[in-house]
Amino acid sequence: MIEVITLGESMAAMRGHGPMRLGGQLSLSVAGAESNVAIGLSRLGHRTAWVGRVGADQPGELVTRTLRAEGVEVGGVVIDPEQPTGLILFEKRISDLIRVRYYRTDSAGSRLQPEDLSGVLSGGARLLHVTGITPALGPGPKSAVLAAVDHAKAQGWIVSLDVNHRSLLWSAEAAAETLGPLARRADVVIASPDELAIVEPEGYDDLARADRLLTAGVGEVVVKLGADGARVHHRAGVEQVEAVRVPVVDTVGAGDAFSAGYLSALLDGEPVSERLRRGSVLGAFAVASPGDWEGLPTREELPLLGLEPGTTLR
Ligand code: KDG
Repeated sequence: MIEVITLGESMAAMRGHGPMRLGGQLSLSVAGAESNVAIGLSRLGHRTAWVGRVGADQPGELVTRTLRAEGVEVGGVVIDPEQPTGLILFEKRISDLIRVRYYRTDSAGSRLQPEDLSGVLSGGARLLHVTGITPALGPGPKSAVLAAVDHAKAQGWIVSLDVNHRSLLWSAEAAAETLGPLARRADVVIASPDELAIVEPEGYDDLARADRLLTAGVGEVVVKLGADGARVHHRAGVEQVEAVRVPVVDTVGAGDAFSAGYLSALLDGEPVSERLRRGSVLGAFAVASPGDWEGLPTREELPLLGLEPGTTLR
């Protein structure tokens, strides 16, 4: 049985190695916050389905083929005959500064409808994972997220929301209007401090904002602190973990990796401290390798970051 269902837009991703206007080589892969989480969970052995729309084109094939190869269930993916698969460009402007450009207006992914989800949702799951990116794509994707959350709540599944505010897609005010009420319906809310202030503007610091969400019924408020680690506010208190120190190659996708690790440990019935630890281990794997998801570990590889730097395994 499928454990996790997630939905959203995945795009063809092109990554350059310097300022894009100078030309040069690009590498082609797949990006999308929700499919990144799906791949992370699948590599850790959780049966995961991703639903979205892709175009009837080669980038669409790339998305579905990649996810299928990663063991993610894509039987519910809708091929849109009219609109193209979206595109994202990652420009490595300098070593630690990446510029993102989207080519996704009117993409197939932005045409997602609630009806697209019915087959996958009716198959059952334990957890629904959504992000704040999908509702920003248009009225169809927004309704799809709301319908999926309604269904998950009615079935008693765990609902996790990664706020993932994308300022290229909508303003913080517009995001707050949709994501504030959505966050209150989630069991697990994952956010950076800035994103926490979007879903809960009342409150003078993270602690006060998290407390308000817990009072509203959220079970765990997970605050991602980047290089400073992560913190969870839950009914029994506050717990924090340091980031795992690794050489930083590419920070894009680190938040999704963290979410995958956190949710994996939650699904395994591990306590909050282990959820945080696995989240930070996956985050470290993501930043230490190029690409959004390519470097994520299998379950057997989880202990590798504990080895001495420079170790060769023979
Ligand atoms: O979290 C990484 C994502 O930002 C990336 O994969 C692209 O989903 C994406 C988005 O909408 O920015």
